[in-house]
Amino acid sequence: MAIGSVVALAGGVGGAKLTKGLAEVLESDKLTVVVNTADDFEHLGLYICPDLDTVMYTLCDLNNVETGWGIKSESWNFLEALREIGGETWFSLGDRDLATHIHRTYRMNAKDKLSDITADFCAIMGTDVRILPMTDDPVRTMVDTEEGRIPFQEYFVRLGCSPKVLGFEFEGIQTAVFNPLASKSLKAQDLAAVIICPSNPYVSIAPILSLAGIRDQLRGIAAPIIAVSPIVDGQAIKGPAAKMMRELGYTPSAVSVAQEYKDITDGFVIDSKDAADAGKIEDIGQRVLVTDTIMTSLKVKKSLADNIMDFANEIKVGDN
Ligand code: FO1
Repeated sequence: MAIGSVVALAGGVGGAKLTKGLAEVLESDKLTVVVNTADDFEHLGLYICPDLDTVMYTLCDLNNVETGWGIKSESWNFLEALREIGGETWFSLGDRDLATHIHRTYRMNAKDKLSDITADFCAIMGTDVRILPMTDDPVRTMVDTEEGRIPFQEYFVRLGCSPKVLGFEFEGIQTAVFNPLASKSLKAQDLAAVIICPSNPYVSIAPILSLAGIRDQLRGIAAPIIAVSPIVDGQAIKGPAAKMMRELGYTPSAVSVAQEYKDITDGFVIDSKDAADAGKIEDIGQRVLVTDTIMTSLKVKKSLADNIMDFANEIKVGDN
């Protein structure tokens, strides 16, 4: 049976893994991935888009599974040479990955749009999945901490997420325009589901949902909107989401994540380890799917994607 089209909202690793599974179960022209760009930053004069690159490398089978970012079988000659001459090396740029940043920067300086550059990279590196930056305008996450306001990558990489978080500001979000191609994908006649990937709700998904108009557009669509919890058994599958939740005064749990999304979602996917939380999530008006969500192999990614599509279909049938 042909499944309709799907729009996935994604951050880095969790988003990349689930979109890999979705790409396996959907026809490639049916999947659009809208990626957070608020992690982007300028470093050593280069325009770096960590989440876009993680999704792109993963869908092109070029990703480095050990680090979760960058390119597989990478060499580090540039970084080593930079260290020797006293350059800034807190952000590790591999030799092959560097080519992506240099070429992107060159094209951005020539006034090409990030969406067009990303589309060209995807075609060359080998994926038909449509990977869209959430916006072509600059948005930058600033982390308000007990040590002051810190740009996201400095907080995340240089400081290893150690300062206590008080809140987040997405600089540029007020004037940034939601990618028109993403908006168009949400209007597709055959839209079968919108999937919020198991990415960090505060720094990966919140910037996308903070763009002007997107929440209203999501509330107006008939297709089910389904979020997948990035928190399993009180822990983030990867990254600082659980630490951030505690510091912001929330209990790190799938229930807390469901609360974040409940005004736009119809369904919520939790891991089998959190089965006991299903009732609490139903109580806040969500349909719940309990399944294995820890994507340790392509097989699990694919079966999670299959289960989510069946769940979307059930929600849709139930609505009629
Ligand atoms: N994350 C790290 O923890 N350390 C790094 O040195 C690092 C380098 C890096 C280079 C390119 C790239 O695309 C991503 C990179 N990341 C690195 C990951 C990235 O900064 C974060 O994982 C995301 O921004 C959070 O989603």
